[in-house]
Amino acid sequence: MKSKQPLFYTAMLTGISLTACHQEEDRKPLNIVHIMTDDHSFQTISAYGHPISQLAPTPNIDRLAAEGILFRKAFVENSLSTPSRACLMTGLYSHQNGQRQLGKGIDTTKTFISELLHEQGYQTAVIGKWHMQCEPKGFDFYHVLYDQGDYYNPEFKSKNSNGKYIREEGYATRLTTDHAIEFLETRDPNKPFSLFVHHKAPHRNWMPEGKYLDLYEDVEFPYPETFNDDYSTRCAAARSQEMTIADEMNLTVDLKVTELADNVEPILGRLTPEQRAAWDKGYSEKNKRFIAQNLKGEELVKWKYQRYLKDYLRCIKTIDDEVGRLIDYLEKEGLMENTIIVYTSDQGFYMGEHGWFDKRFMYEESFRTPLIIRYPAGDVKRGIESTAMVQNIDYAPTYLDVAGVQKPESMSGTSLLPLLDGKTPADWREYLYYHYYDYPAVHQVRRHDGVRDSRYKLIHFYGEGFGKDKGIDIDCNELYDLQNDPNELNNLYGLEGLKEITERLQKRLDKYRADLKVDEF
Ligand code: SGN
Ligand code: CA
Repeated sequence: MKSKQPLFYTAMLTGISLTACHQEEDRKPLNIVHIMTDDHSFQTISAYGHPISQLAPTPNIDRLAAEGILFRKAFVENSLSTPSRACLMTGLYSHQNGQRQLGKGIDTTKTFISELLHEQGYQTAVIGKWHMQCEPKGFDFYHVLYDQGDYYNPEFKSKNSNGKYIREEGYATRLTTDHAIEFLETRDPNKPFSLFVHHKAPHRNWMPEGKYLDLYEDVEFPYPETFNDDYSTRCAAARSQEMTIADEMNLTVDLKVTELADNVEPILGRLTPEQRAAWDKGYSEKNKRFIAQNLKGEELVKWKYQRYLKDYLRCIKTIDDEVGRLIDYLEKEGLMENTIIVYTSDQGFYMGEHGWFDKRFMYEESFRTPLIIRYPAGDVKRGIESTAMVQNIDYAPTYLDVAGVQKPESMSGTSLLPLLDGKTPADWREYLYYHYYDYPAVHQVRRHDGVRDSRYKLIHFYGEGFGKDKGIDIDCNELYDLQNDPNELNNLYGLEGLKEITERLQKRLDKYRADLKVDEF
């Protein structure tokens, strides 16, 4: 592995340059803390300014933005958990790292960023959701959840548990922070560290912590402009998906009207009697009122949306608290000025836009992901924003750059360090490539790939139909002008006057497919 100069924190502190420092003083490369939640939408982080988040602020996450840089155009390559985690670990696109779908694929011969950092003398740790079908590789310390993980009293596996998952009493978001701090407490303070803190929350089925069950109860959250999207200009994929709040979000498991469930055991069976008492206190009266109203049609969908948002945002509240707790710890230990802190999610999420929850599509809400980086900057201006297009394949090269390691030729992503002063270098990428493969699968989102530039997006849906889509094979394009139609309601593909733009994007898409050796589209 070729070495460069690591990013020493004194170099950052001078505020002169964000590049390597060559002085031979008693310095270590910056520590790395990568906090990644599961399905956290940028719409629900108040630093992003979306109307929903203004009613449910996230002061601790916002602090990272106020002291760092917020990326307005951060994206994933394949909007799904496991593929996204594989992009993070390898700096490679899904077809290159093998993890195209949720439940299978990771090519374990690929080098993980944790292995490279470990080689550089970093102590490496991953806590919380791992969710890949391989052991955590390259980590000195791990404490990971079983599969998707449970909100209440989840099972964790660690290096010391001999491959066994052991139940721990408590709430997943709090326990994950506890174990992150446990790693920090027991590390060798003479070495740099990289800590990946991967929360389970706010993944479906959005089970809040007992103390927040009443939070936002009296708030009426605004409906997105596209709540009643009729998908009229789109390909069949937007109509045949199974992720609408109206039809696929259920009242029992998803929305906790357990009074309507035949068996509450699968929903609440994990809770201790104390947790269960708090739960019942939180939901019983509300549920009774809801049942008595006997809502139907549009009124019922609206009620579902409100309950969904409240539970989701209650989960976010605990996350925000725990981000605060971790920052407080780093501050108390004097680590804030030699640690780069990244806050992101494994992808975005629909908060009712297009009538949906979940993710998967290349439309903005799920293609985008929140990304905030707090870095020790000395006099360099903080609280800034970047509109450069960045992607989750960029994390691994960024962390190598922090450690002073030249990224391997084979890595597809690009280091984000040159963006941290808020300026976009002239040769920064102008296009992004996206590819979603997980079909047939839950939510039935058809396979698609596409390109986006700073203004336009071209999507190609393809492939044989399965299940209720049997016989509906598709090969269909969508084109959006994000400047004039940020909600992506008007598919312009094939309309007059757009030949030049369409051809330019198509050429770029073909080039990606050829250069990256994409084998299906
Ligand atoms: C589960 C969820 C789905 C979700 C996938 C992937 N259903 O299957 O709604 O799309 O995980 O999520 S659930 O009823 O089991 O919650 S991901 O974040 O891991 O990609
Ligand atoms: Ca996810």
